[in-house]
Amino acid sequence: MTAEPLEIYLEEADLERGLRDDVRAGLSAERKWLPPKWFYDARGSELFEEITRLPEYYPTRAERVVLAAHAPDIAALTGAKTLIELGSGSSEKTRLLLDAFTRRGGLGTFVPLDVSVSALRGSTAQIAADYPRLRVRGIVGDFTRQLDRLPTGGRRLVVFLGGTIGNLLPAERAEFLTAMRAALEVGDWLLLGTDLVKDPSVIVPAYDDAAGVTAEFNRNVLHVINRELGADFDPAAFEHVAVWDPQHEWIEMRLRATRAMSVRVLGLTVDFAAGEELRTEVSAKFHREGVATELAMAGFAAAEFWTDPDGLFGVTLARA
Ligand code: AVJ
Repeated sequence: MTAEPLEIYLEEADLERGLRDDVRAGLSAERKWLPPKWFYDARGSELFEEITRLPEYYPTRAERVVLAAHAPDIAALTGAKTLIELGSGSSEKTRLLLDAFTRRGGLGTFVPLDVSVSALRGSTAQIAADYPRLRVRGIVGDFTRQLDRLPTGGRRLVVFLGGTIGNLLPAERAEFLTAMRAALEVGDWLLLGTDLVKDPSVIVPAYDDAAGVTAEFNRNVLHVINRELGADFDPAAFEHVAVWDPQHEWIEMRLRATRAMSVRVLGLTVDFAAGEELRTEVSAKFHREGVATELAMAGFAAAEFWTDPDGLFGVTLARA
């Protein structure tokens, strides 16, 4: 089957309004910040794919090992008719699940949801071509906002991979998981990928690679704001910073101004002192029990937990 036309729940105009609101709020705050979702224009999505292939960036490889080992279990335990993927990106690892479901039979529909139209166009076309019996319905949307629009009917498995849930702050995670549970029914399932807490000497290089790809990815958000909002950031004047926060157990990415400067955006003048930092991403790391507890607080019951042999990355299968 060819992929169905993308269902667009997040129009160009909504996206732009969201970006404007975030830029206005984040850049006028006492401690400047921007949410990580604005990294992912076509260039940012490409840079992220490049990150997943870096020697230092272990999460993608570790999660792939888990999925390769347990995809048949996931297909058998859930018996899902519909597979919904939140923040699907290229859906590259999801193919391991689609292969297992194809062997087992019974899966009818694949629904990838992502903010990136370019990533979705590529993934839906390729998956539709490679899985000819699957109905492929791509949804352009924000996984924190479009949960009430998920397709209904038939047993569903929602997958949220890559550790992307770590981009949410604890209170946002609780709200997200609760909304997710409300969107599901008893009998549906959630498969959640979480990067695990480990020695910072392993985590930090994954977010500060020798080739500088993550630095480029980080600065890409400034290119996005320049292009979409006509701002005049000089991305080259910001250096990439990755710091492990042992108290919150998350890594933060920041952009540090290498000199004092003023940036014009949305009619605002945003002043940066030399050395001032702008927080662009939080990527939380988890413990097995913490994941189970957060899921339980939201009304899910963790049924299985798997890791790769090195214990780097965890995948939890939970019942709604
Ligand atoms: C896509 C959110 C899972 O947090 O590891 C990679 C994004 N940022 N390198 C992550 C990211 C810097 C990634 N997630």
